[in-house]
Amino acid sequence: MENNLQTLYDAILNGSLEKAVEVTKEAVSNGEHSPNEIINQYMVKAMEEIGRRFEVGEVFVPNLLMSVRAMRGALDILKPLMCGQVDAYIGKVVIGTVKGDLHDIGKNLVASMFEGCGFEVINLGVDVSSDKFVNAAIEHQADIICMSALLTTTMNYMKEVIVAIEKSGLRDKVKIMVGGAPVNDSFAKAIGADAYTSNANAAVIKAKSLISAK
Ligand code: B12
Repeated sequence: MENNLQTLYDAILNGSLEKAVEVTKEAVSNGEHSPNEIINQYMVKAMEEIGRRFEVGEVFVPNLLMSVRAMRGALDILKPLMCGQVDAYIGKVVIGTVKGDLHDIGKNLVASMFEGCGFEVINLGVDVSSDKFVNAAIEHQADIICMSALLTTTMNYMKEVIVAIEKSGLRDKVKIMVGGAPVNDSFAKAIGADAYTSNANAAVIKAKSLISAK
């Protein structure tokens, strides 16, 4: 089994969609590892490694995109299983990657984890403007707005979204969570967000506590 999951790691790293899907299906039917373990121990690790190789110039954008495709294929299989049995509807989340930023793997992982754990998720996609966040939160009566950013140049746009939420009169009705590789706790506090977490599991735990404190 361990070997199989190593194959999954390699498949994502090498950008092989077919292999990634095949191995993930096997891992699911075998049942020895939880979806969270498979995602965090192997899939996210493979993305970190491809990211490292990209940073040092060993691989290029097409390699990244192939890995992204393989990661997505595997994730689609795990999505319905991510939180086990869901017993109650917990709340509504509006989520998006902020304006100027096209990275969506981490954001989609967070969205899938929320969905799997009983939240209703309105996924606005990438390159999302402050107006779009605010309008969606109003339309869907969101409990939480989640913003993702992977670029140091786009993370500052999160502050603009928070200002727009305040101007719209929504601030006391929604909780705001932020995340993405360059974001951290002190940045989240500085821009006036309610919470930051470094990964999708922690995001769901944090969101539950924010909602119960509402
Ligand atoms: C894949 C990738 C791409 C893909 C994106 C494909 C896609 N559909 O997402 C492509 C090739 C398109 C791309 C393009 C670019 N990229 Co890029 N990319 C990456 C890479 C390798 C991996 C990102 C990733 O998917 N990680 C895996 C996921 C699972 O992790 P994650 O996103 O961090 O998400 C987790 C947490 O952060 C958290 N989280 C995420 N969002 C949220 C939200 C909330 C609310 C919460 C609570 C938590 C949370 O939970 C997630 C799951 O645990 C990173 C390198 C890296 N190490 O991060 C560079 C990286 C982010 N890219 C970078 C750059 C520079 C670019 C480009 C500008 C140009 C370029 N040279 O390629 C363009 C920008 C395009 C744009 N306008 O957005 C830089 C950013 C540097 C910086 N400091 O700003 C990085 C760091 C690489 C580098 N060092 O050069 N990229």
